[in-house]
Amino acid sequence: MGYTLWNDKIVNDNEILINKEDRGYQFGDGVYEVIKVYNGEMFTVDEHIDRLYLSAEKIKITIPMTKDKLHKLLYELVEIDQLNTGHIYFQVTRGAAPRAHNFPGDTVLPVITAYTKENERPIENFEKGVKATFVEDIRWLRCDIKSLNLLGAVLAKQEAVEKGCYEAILHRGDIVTEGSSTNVFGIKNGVLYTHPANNLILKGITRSVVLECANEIGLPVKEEAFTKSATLQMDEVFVTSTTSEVTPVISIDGTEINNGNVGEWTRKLQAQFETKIKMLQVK
Ligand code: DCS
Repeated sequence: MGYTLWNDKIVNDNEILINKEDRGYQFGDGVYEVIKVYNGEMFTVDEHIDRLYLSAEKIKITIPMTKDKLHKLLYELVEIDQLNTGHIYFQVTRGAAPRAHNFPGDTVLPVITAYTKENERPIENFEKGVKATFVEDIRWLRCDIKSLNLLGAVLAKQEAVEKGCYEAILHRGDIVTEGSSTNVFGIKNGVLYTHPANNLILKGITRSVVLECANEIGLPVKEEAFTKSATLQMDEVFVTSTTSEVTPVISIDGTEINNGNVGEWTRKLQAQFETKIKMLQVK
């Protein structure tokens, strides 16, 4: 909203110059994060920063800035943009160099870009739930890395939107992995199921918060993969992400979950999640 964190400085949007040979632009060679901001406060910021550095490390990018410095700059960005409720998008690419697939030399510095966007929480989705559709998971085998390469996710989400759905629930063969930009959960007979955090899914920060919420409200958790048909027979299904929080899924490819209603456990998890957002304000 007017300003961008560009490398180690906050500049006016019109001062940024993106190099045509930036490897993010040409190869999707970089990593990113999205952080939610509630009433001017960043939610789970340390977890997001830690995951960014971890994703970068996994693709051998050394971010030329300490975590503390990045935290401070993101905080300043939220202040200068006067962001109330919305999110910060930030990415780090391997830098700009003459186009060649292999890494450039050490003198090429990674490029950091971050900016904010004001947007309302999708409250109606939380209350009424959304529709989803199954889409084959054709992504690569390192979904644990929050990489800028999002073609598999882009194609899946587009297919969902064209079918009038909010999210694509991805599956490899019969096994449900995650959503195109969310983690997927199911509740059956009072147990919460979600895919284990391995190379086939992104270990969502919201996923971790929701698992913590489940513990707090006495809902047992099993980090176990489940099938497409098991998903359709779940008592409750929901997806989570930084921007989607806890979004109930009330139908998948036309099959209603819980008769098309938001389930009781989902409501309890949403309420518990809300208490964590409120805690930000009383810090
Ligand atoms: N799985 C995938 C494939 C994602 O892209 C995301 C987040 C998640 C799970 C959920 O992770 P968080 O709980 O940490 O957000 N996608 C981000 C995105 O691209 N926009 O918003 C969030």
